[in-house]
Amino acid sequence: MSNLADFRKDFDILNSGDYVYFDNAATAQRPNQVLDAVTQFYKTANANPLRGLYDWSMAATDAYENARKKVACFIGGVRPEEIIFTRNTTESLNLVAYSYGMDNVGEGDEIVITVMEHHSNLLPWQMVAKRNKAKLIFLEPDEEGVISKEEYQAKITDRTKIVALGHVSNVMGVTNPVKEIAEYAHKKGAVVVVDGAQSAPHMKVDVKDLGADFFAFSGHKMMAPMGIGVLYGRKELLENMQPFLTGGEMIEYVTREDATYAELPHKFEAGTVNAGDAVGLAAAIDYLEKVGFDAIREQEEKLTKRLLEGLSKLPYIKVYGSKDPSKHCGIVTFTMDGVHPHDMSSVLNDDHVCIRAGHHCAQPLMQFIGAGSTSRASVYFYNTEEEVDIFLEKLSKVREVMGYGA
Ligand code: C6P
Repeated sequence: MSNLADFRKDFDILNSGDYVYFDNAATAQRPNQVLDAVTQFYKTANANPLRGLYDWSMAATDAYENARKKVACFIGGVRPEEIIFTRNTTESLNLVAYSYGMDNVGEGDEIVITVMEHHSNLLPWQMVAKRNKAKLIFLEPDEEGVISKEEYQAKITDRTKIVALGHVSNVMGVTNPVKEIAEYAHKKGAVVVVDGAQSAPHMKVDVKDLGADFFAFSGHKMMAPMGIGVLYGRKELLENMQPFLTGGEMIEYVTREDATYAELPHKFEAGTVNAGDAVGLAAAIDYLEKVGFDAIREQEEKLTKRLLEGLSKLPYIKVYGSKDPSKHCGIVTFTMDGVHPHDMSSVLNDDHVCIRAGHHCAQPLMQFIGAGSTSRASVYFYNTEEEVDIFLEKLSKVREVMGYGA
């Protein structure tokens, strides 16, 4: 197993004070290798990519297209032209909804999603359903966040045109049985869209093995800069879709009245592309592969186990999701009797502990579990058992600070 303490040294922000950063599901921290790769790009190869016929522009183009090849390998060896760079998961999912959904879902058709979806994988489908008079159907999980076979087999039918679901829930931490669901959805003739925002940073993803027709994720949750995201789409589908954004560099030929479009992937990448951050994403992938997903999983499970054990000793805490630490993907969501999550987060912040509090952009799930908002601690491989202990110790003081007595 890799020595995780050595990797932690690469994160200046984590080593610069006494902060415990447990909001990794919102965004990860970046190691120096990623920051250096971005700086190096701007210092040595900065010019507008895909346009200039001079050395710097061609170097920028190479760096950008090499990043695309790296991403294509990272998610299971797909074709580079099946990788579209976007700003984030949100933009990737909107691209699918607008460029595929609007043209392929009609009146009376059904779009199946889960009640656990992040708003980014809900609102775009609400738009499609409203505009095209289609129906949204919601898969509901059990107490531990698990969607049963009976549930998805009852709701995915011949009317289903799209099944859109998160690979890992950003609230429950549960990993959905995407492969099984995709197999069933394909038999019914539906297209499968997977929101991989919370899975790509934590587990080896093979989009073809999963059966994803589209797979979206964000660089910033896996140590790349903010502002670079990915959409994988099956070539046959992408080729038949209209562009999402139009303008520079996504064209083949333009007249006053009309235009033909560039080949994949550029048809979907209008305007000056984010080459600097694509280079950062490639460096983040190199880094992730150096750490190794086995080591990442092992550490996340170890920390989650300690977290769950510690929380179970506090009688006023309710934890959501599975009791099994291996089923959390590093995410632990909980509430504290009598203390609003925002107050808890503020009190913890006074002790330099960073967690997320609120609805986590998953309000239908909050309604489903009967909580207006929750607190969420989310760990990554660079977090330590000592940090879990500090978090638990500070958390156990919160009710006292809020006036409940010792
Ligand atoms: N979840 C969280 O704290 P963007 O913002 O586009 O990079 O990612 C959106 C998104 C989509 N799907 C899932 C499952 C997500 O978790 C997120 C982002 C963050 O949980 C910010 S709300």
